[in-house]
Amino acid sequence: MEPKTPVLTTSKSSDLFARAQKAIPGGVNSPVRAFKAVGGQPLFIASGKGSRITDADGNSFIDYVGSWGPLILGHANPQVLAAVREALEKGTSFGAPTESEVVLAEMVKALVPSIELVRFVNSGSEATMGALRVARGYTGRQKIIKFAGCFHGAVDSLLIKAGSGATTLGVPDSAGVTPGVAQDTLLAEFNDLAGVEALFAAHKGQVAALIVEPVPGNMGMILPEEGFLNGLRDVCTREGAVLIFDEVMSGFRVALGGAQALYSIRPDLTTFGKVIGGGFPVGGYGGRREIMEQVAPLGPVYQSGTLSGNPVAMAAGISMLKTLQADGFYPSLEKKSQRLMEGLTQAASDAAIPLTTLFRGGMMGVFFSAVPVKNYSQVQALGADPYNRFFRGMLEEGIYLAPSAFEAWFVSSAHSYEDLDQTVQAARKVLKRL
Ligand code: HOZ
Repeated sequence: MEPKTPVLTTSKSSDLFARAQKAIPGGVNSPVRAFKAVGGQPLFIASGKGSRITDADGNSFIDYVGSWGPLILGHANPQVLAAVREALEKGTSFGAPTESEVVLAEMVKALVPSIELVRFVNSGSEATMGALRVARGYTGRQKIIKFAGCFHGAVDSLLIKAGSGATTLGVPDSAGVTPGVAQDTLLAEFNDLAGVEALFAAHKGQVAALIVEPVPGNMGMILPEEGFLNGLRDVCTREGAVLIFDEVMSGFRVALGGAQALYSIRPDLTTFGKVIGGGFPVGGYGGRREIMEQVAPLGPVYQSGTLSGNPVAMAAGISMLKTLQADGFYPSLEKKSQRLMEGLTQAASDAAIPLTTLFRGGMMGVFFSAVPVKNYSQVQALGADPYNRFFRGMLEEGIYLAPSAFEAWFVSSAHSYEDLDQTVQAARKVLKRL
């Protein structure tokens, strides 16, 4: 007989969730965390170390969320913590420039060749908002093209067929976005270059920017087909539109220089998220000098923030980016992704469950599909089950996966091969019961 699955004790998390719901909408500060899609209640995390997190009830999990990507060195990395402690002692915020901003900006420029100037902000959402504004200011045009299922933060004009939590909770077109704003957002399907060409043709001379996650991670993880990103580069150049790579997820995850390094494409602008702040609240947008010179105080496009370039967050980012440059870091990270995805594929095949997996660097995608998935329509057709049942089973086995079928998974350098093999063993059990 199959051994009985242990049931997690979650009384402290339940109590915290009850309290949270009285003070915070839905009890969470970001919707996908609510576990609404996967069922059950969110676990409240008390601590994290290396590859593991521990919840308020003392349950320990191998974590594949990694704060949604930035914790590429694992939780509470000693070097990052030391840098943060040193910065904290010197004061936490000045609303004035500090040397650390310059150092991090120089590092980003050196690692991502398309970046000639970069502006730091506090989140990926702020970064995409800033990038779109400067693209519109630079071109004097209004319309933008985005892809169904790509998620670029909780920005009005981008919450249209948005992936991530918006798809998870069934609100890809958020209430509160005015028709006036929505009409300037044109939608294309990922990997459909002909569709993009048709939009440009139908809106000749009106498209300010095309924004894309070059390796989407917010409808699960999807890979660009051969020639797709190059095609986007060409059409944007031809039509005079700004090509924006949203590398909030893929930046420093799929490769040191991001997806643009992996696929050798030079976007005009790039947005970054918390990975450049070592997991702290940092975002950034940057790119061609001529475009970024439109940003105030150099140019007429306004954008500002007291906590932008915060010295504590900058210190964390500098420390992390230094570590990522160690020889062999990315090959070793990708080997771990490969071990996990190959193990999972084999386990699914042994259980006669259709599963497609993929990975680049430390970012992974898992679909309960017999064929590779290439766009949002396919993702939607697959739906959220059996992922949700798989998620719940894995949680009971001590594995913390993204609480949504529409997210990528992340491995860190702190994950050991024992962690990965334990995860595959857990998956074998769960897949058999699905
Ligand atoms: N939308 C984020 C993942 N793609 C999740 C944000 C969060 O809940 O922390």
